[in-house]
Amino acid sequence: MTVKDVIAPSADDLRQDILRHLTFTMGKDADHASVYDWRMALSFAIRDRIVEPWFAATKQTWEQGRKRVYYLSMEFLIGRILEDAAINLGLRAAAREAIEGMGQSWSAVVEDEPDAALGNGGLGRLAACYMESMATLGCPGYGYGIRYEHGLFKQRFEGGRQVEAPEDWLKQRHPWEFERPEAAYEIGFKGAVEMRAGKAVWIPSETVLAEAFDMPVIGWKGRWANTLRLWSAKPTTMFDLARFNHGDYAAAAEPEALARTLSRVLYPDDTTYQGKELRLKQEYFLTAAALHDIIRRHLAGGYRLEDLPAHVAIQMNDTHPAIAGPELVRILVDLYGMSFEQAIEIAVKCLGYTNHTLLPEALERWACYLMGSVLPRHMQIIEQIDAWHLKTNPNRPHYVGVVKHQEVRMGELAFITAHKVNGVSALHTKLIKQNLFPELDTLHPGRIVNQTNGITPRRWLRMSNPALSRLITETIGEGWEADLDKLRALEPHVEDPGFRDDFADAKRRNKDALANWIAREQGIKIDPAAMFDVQIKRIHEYKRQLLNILQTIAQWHEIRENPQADYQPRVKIFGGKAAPGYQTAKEIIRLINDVATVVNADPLVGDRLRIVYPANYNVSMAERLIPAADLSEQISTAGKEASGTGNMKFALNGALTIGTLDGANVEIREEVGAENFFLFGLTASEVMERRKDPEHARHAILQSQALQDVLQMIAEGRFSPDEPTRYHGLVHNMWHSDYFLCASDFEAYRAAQVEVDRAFADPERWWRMAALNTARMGFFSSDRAIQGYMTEIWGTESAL
Ligand code: 26W
Repeated sequence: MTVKDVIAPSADDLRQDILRHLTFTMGKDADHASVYDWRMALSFAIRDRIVEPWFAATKQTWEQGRKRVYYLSMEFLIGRILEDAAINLGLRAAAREAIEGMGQSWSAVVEDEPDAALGNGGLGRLAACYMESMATLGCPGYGYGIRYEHGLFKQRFEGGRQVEAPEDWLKQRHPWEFERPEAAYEIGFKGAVEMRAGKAVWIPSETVLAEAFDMPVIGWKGRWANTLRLWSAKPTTMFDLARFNHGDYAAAAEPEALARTLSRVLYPDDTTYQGKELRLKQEYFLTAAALHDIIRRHLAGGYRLEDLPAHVAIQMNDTHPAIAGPELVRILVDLYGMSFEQAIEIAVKCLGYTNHTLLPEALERWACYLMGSVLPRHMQIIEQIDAWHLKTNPNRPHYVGVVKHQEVRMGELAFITAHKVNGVSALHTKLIKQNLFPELDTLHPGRIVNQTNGITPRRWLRMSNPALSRLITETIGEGWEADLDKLRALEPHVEDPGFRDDFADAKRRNKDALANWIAREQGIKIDPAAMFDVQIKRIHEYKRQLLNILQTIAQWHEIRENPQADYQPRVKIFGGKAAPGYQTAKEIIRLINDVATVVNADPLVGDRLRIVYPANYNVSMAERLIPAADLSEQISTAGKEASGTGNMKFALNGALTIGTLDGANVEIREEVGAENFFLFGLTASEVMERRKDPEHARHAILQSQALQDVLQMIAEGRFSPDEPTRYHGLVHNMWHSDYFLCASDFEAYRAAQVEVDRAFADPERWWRMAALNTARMGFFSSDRAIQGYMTEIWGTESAL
C-alpha cells in the first residue's frame, strides 16, 4: 500500500468495524450502548483507517530525508474531529449509512463529541486550518502545542451577564490521541547559571516532564497525514525523592505542584497581554519540549547540527513561542558546544515569525526580573542576541532593541531571530512595516513578507454546508475541495435563474435548520425568510459589537416611530465570549442581551426585528451559523483587525459582507468585486487623522440625531428598567472618549445597512451577489496560504 491508495470502505465494512469496537473496545452490546459508546466505536473505526496513511507518510518522510515544518503554537482550536476525519477519508456517506442502519441518529452521534477548544479565537483556529492544509498538500510537518486539561471556558448567561465555567474535554476518553510515554523531556525552570571551565551551565531548581500526546491530522482523500503533538506536564518524581530525602519537604512538593498547574488551563485572554509567570512557564514548556524533540529527530536521521536549516523549518505562531530563538541557541552552545555566532546564524535560518496583532496591549513584553528568574540562562542569551544584533547592525537607532526599559520585547526578539516575519493580510503587513517595526524593516529589507490567511474548505464548506456543497458539485463537478479556484466555474451559472433558485434553496435549508435549533435551544421563534445578520467572534471593543447593537437599537426605534413603513425582516445574531477580566466587553454582552429582551418582547415590532445571542459560541456553533447567514458583520475599526478569518468563511458560504476596509476584508472585496460587498467607514489612515480631534466623539454624536436618540434611550434605562443607571458609564464613554470610533462610523454604517435592505428586497440581485461571493473566494483557501509559506518561508515541497 502506498501513500496514495486509500480505498473507501463500504457501509457494511464499517458496520462490522463499529460493532467490533463497540464489543471489544467499549465492552458494550448494541442493545445497551449509549450515544457515547456509539460515538467512540465509530471514532475508533474511522481512526483505524487513518493509521495506515499516517505511518506511510512518516516513513516516506524519513526515507526521502525530507525537510519538516514545525508549527509552534500555544493554541490549536480544533473543534470536533470525527466528521472532519470521515470526510477527508471519503467515508462520511458510508459511515452515516452504517450508523443509521443500526438505528442510531448520525447527528446525535457526531454532536456527542466535545469540541477540542484549545484556543481562544482566530489565531488558534488558523493553526488548526493550517494543520489540515499541510496534510492535504503533503507538506511533512508537526504541530506542537499544549494539551491543556481545560480548554477555553464555557459561557453561560445569567440575567444577561456572562458567567464562566471550566471546560472539561478530557472528562471522557479522547479517541483521537495516542499517549507517547517514551517521548518525554525534562524541562527546567529557575535556578542559577554557573560558569564551569569557561562554559555556562544552567542548573534549574524546578523541573517538570513534558510528555507527548499525538493526534493524527489527515488530509483530503487520506493521501497524507501529519502529527499534532501536544505536551502534557507531569512531575519528575525522581527529583522529588532526592529532595525529600534531604528533608527539604516543601521544595520536594514543588515539581508536583508546578506540573499540575503547567498544562492545566488555557489562558483565556485574547488580545490583552498580562505578564504572568505561569504563562511564561507555559510558553517555555511548549517551546523547550518541541525543540528537544526536533533536535532528537534530526540527530536520529544521522544529520549534523550544522545542517539543521536544511531539514528543519520552525514557525512561531505569534510571539508566544518566541523563546525558541534563545532556547535553540542555548541548546547548540551549552549542550553541543557550538559557537554563539554559528548558533544564532542557524537559529535565524530555521525560524519564521508570524505576527497576528498590532494592538499595543497584545504585544508581549516580559519584565527582565521575571525572565531572569524563570529562565536565567535565557535572559543572558537574550542580552547576547541583542548585543549581536546591534554589533552586526551598527545603524540601529538607540531606541530600537530587544531589552529596553527593564523589559524583554518579544516582538523584536522574534523579529531578529527569524529569517522571515509575516503579516496575515496585505493591509496588516503594510502596517507592520509602517508602524510596528519600521526601523527593523529598514535594517532587514525583504524580511517582512505577507501571507494572507486562509481557511480550510473541507471543514468550512464541504463538511458544514452539505447543501451548498452538493449544488456546487452538481454544477461544476468534483475537485473544488482541493482546488478552490475551481469555484470560478460557477460564475457563468450566476446568470441562470434556475441556479440562483437552487443557491437560494440551499441557503434556505440551512436557515430552516438554524431556526429549528434556535427555537429548541433558545426558545425564540424566528422567521427563516428574514435576513440572518450575523456577528460571531470574540467580544472586543475594536471588533465593535457595540456599533452593531447601537444600530440595532436605532432600527428598533425607527420601526416603533414609523410602524407602517415597509421593512425587511431581520434576525440579528450575535455570538462570542469576553475574556473573563475584560469588564467593558462584558458590559457590551450584557447590553446586547438587555436589548434583546426588550426588542423580542415588543409586540409592535413583531417579526421585523429579532435579536438572538446563543451562549457559548465555539467552533461547532460557527459550523451551524455560518452556512445559514445572509449577512456577515466585519465592522472592526480600520487598522485593528489583522486579518479576520470568519469573514472568509461567511463569504465562501454565500453571505454578503458589511464591512470596513480592515484586515482581509480589503482583499475579499477585491476578489468578490466592490459591487458585491457593502463597504462603509473610515479607512485606517482616516482613523488616525480622526483621533487627532480630541472631541471627535462629541462632534460625531452631534451630527447624528439617530445616535443621540439611541444613547438617550440607553441612558434613560429603557433596556435596564430595573437599574436605569446600568449603562451610564458606557454612554459617558461614547460621548467623551469612543476610542474605537463607533460614533464617527455610525451614520455610514446605518447607510450601508439601508443599502443591504435594498439589495435583500431584490432577490434576483441578492442571490447573484451571494453566488458570486462563493464563486470568487478561491483565493482564501488555506491551501493557497500554506503553499505560500512553503515556497516563501519554509523552503519545503510537497511529498505527494
Ligand atoms: C498574550 C495575549 C495574546 C493572546 C493571543 C495576545 C494576542 C493573541 C492573538 C495574537 C490574538 C489573535 O487571535 N489574533 C488574530 O489572529 C487571527 C489569525 O491571524 C486574525 O485573523 C485576527 O485578525 C487576529 O485578531
